[in-house]
Amino acid sequence: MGVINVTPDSFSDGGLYATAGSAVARGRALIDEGADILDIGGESTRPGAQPVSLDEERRRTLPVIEALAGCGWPVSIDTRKPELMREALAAGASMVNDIGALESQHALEIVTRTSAAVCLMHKQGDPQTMQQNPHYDDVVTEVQAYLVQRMEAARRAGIAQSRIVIDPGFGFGKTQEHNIALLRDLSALTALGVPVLAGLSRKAMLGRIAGRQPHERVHASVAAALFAAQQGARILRVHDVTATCDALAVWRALAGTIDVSTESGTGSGQ
Ligand code: HH2
Repeated sequence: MGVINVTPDSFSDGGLYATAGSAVARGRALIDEGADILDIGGESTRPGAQPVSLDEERRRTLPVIEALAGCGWPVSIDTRKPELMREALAAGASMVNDIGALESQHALEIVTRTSAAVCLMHKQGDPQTMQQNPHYDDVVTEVQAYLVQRMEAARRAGIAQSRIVIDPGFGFGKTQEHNIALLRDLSALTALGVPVLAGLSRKAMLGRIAGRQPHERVHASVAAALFAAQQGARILRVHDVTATCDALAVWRALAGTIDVSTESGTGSGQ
């Protein structure tokens, strides 16, 4: 899943794709790089981020969704706002990526009325304050229990399990220890029988390990993405699609999950 942040203030690429034209071009480039899904967001949810109005989020995202919806690849709307979910799905999006796990009023019914896929993500608190004092007695058990409860709510509302993806929400109300525990124990989520999405790309938890600024965390992000894939993550939400795809291709070939004799590539050099 390639990330397109149509925002001025996203933590790693804010302002780079803030116009519709640049965001659409970015989307096309990410497809060329190998993305299977495009995730379009108009509100930064980094720690401390200021909320964005519905009008502004709509203005940022809808033209981009309309332009990319016909590209042949699934387009996802990354939003917490039910009204924007509805409008984005009407404009051609086929997935809702909600860091609020469809808890907002009417969000469940809006998604239920469509055939869209949905990503239910765990977070503790809200972006403005979530990193102030995150606390869990047992982070893995609590995140797992929350996602089970949200999956059940979605199913009760009429969303088939085959439409559901879950996500532990790395960096959303979690300390470094919480994030690492969740990544090491990702099998607690993959065991729930729906695809797990991992959003680790360029995040502070990697900066704390590798000691780099967000845009310099490509290598750290690729390492984390591979680890997540090895733990069973099925969707990797990333900014650096080429780097991630190359690493995944090599890992799959080495792990024997693809037939290397049929692979194409230049293979030049020793
Ligand atoms: N992380 C971000 C945004 N949306 N959605 C899911 N499902 N999982 C995530 O981990 C996730 C997400 C934050 O990353 P980014 O969009 O690059 O930054 P910002 O929120 O500053 O725009």
